[in-house]
Amino acid sequence: MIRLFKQHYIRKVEELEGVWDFQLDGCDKVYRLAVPGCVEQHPDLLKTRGTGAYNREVYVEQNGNIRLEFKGVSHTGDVFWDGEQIAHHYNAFTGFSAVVRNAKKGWHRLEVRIDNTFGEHSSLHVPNDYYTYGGITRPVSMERVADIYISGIHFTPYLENGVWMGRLEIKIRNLAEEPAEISVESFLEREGDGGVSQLFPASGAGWNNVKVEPDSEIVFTAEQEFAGVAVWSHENPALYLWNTVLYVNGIPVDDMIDRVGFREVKVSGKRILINGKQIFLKGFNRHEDYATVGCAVPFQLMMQDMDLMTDMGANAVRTCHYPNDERFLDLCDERGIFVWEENHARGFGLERMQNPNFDKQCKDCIHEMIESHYNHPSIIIWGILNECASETEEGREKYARQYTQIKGLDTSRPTTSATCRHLKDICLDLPDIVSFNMYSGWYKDVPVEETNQKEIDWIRASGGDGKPIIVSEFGAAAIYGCRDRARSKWSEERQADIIRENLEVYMNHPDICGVFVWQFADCRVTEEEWFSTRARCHNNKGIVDEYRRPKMAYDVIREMYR
Ligand code: ADA
Repeated sequence: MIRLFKQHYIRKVEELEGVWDFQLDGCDKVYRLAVPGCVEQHPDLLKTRGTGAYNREVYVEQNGNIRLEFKGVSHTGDVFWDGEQIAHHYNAFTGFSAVVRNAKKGWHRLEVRIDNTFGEHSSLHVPNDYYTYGGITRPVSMERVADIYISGIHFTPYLENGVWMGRLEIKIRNLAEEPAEISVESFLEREGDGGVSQLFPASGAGWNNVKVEPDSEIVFTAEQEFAGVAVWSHENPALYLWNTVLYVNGIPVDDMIDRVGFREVKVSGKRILINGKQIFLKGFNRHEDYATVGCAVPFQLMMQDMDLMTDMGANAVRTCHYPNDERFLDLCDERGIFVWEENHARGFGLERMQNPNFDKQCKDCIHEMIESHYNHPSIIIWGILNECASETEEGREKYARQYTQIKGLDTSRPTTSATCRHLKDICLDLPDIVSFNMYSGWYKDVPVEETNQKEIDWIRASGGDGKPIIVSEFGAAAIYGCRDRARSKWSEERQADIIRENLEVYMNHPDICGVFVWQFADCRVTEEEWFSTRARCHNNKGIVDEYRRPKMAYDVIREMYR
């Protein structure tokens, strides 16, 4: 499964999931591995930190262009078609694609070289308090595309004088050496009760009989009214299928379907408003990591995570600390779960931010994240640079550059960044929302209320005045099954106590409009640099363990969030 709905009827799509050959570089043994999957699932490959190659044969049914889409290769992918390189991509958490022009009918060899090593070449995947796996960890698809095809569609809902409007942007790419005349049709439909669908034909000036130059890309745009639509909200997450069809010389040659929702997110003073209504975010930080499958979490287990978080009464999730799998975002769209999605960064001091690859690797990640996830109504906040060097001037320049890049791609969502540079952060004036991570009662036995008030007073005096405030992380560690009547640290009892004490303060402070528990589930961490403070080489602050077994804190959160 690539998405929770069918994206194409005209365009032929084949998902390349299944069993691929895999060889570690320098090893003769050929493994048969599942794709999507992590190489670490195999008992011989539990701690692979290296390079290797996946291989399989693919069959092209007729001569024509082949478009390959990789949703995630960890952490660097180099793709070869019949031995010729067609793609290179860094970062496990954003997708990429490649087009093979005029592929011949018959069998072809697809090779994906992977690299999950650390070093200067990798500024974002580093030894960290989560694990960088190796593998083709998210779905792969092979499509047949015409010389002219739809390369992207963005939908922006907004209210104008109380009426729902939509801005449509349809990007068309022409691979051919000669020009062509094209037309575009677009409509929104909603499977209401009993399959009744409302059609909203979307049309813009000049969508018909337009000449497209060779080897070029053009964008069709339109702004139009969608009167009477059902609104997307947490309580009623109404979704519409947006179907676009491309005609060349009057013949339908391509299509693209995405799911959209009519909702507007605004920051108003110290509040976050969804469709004009103030919300309080009751969330979890969720790593993409599961005991037996690493970061290649299959859809069934994503669904289980969603069911557990909603059972505890959550209405929000933070994709700490990287863009997430689109199937999980589709689930959030369907369940009305608000999403804070963030670029890939965790805990970089200035030295790591000065890696010569850092700026471009961040820029690419932000671009790919917003380009591909733009239409998800559940995403209400774009985040950057979790706990990076926001106390330094050089760090500030990078924060400012990344916020500017986000606003250049999307002005419909507010921005934020989770800081831990308490009382010395110099970037609080830059984002729309100020967020901070605070472990009162765990790393420091400090009074929650006083520490919180001191932080908020400082935020108000340091550039964050008048802005919404989110407590983006708080929590404590507990080893699953560790019970202790003395309620010592690392016991489930103490974790439950600390969670309760923190929530009682944060959920009742007038300036706080959201909380995200750190963290939903225990996750594997990198032994290098992290073993000493992470028992079992896991971050044990999960409310459930890595097998999703609930700890005592589960019921505390369930009581307080609900
Ligand atoms: C930081 C960081 C998290 C995690 C957490 C912890 O706030 O953002 O990724 O490392 O601390 O468990 O201490």
